[in-house]
Amino acid sequence: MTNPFDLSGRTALVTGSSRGLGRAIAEGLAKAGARIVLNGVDETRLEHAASDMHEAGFDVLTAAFDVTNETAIQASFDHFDQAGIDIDILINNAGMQFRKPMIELATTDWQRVIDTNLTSAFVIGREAARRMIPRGHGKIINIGSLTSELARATVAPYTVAKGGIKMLTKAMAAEWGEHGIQANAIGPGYMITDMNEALISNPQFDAWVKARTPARRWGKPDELAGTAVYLASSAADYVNGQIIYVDGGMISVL
Ligand code: GCO
Repeated sequence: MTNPFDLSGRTALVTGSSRGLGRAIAEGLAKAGARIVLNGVDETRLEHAASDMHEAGFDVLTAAFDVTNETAIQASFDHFDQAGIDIDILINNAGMQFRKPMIELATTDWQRVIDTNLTSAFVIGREAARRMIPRGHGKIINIGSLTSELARATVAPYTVAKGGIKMLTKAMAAEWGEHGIQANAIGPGYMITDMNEALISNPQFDAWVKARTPARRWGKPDELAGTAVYLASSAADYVNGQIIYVDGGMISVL
């Protein structure tokens, strides 16, 4: 019997994958058999991640580009075309956080967060879809957040971007579903990552997360991997436009 979760023969580009959630997702997809294209801006960190994964026996390439630089994105996709690298699976994971009360927030900081977390997923998604459409298949997985549904004080632009990710996912499903592309999203809960270090080390915030989450703990990055593998696989060929929360149950309770 063939395994519906098998990703062998597929190539997955994971943005922002030299560390954190992206790295964990990349490793999960690699374990399921996919060839991985790791991406990041810091070339040293990127090469480090690639050599670690290589040593673990995985098939890994790198593409260093800034997800807010459209010219660099296009150059990378041109390179993929020339090298015969077909991106079958795109994980729009790259993101940033910037915490400040809205009343003090500069427009440039607002824009930077929107560009990094939302516009990047559109631009990279469009470049990927332009190539997936003629092939008649493709998987796009956007990384949302609990803030795709719920606001939290001090993270307004992030909340707006992640709410946008939910609707961008549906827009992609609406336009590209007929071409054999499935676009879905994962909404992580509070995860142990560098991005959340300031929250994890704040005793009040830590207590709030544990009290508020039915699992009574923070999530570990590799706990996203199974959902990413599922959505990237043929098991999810009729799943389109969904956002799956991997949050220890947080979004379902008051
Ligand atoms: C924050 C965090 C967020 C959360 C996320 C959970 O400041 O609220 O950095 O990124 O981890 O919203 O889904």
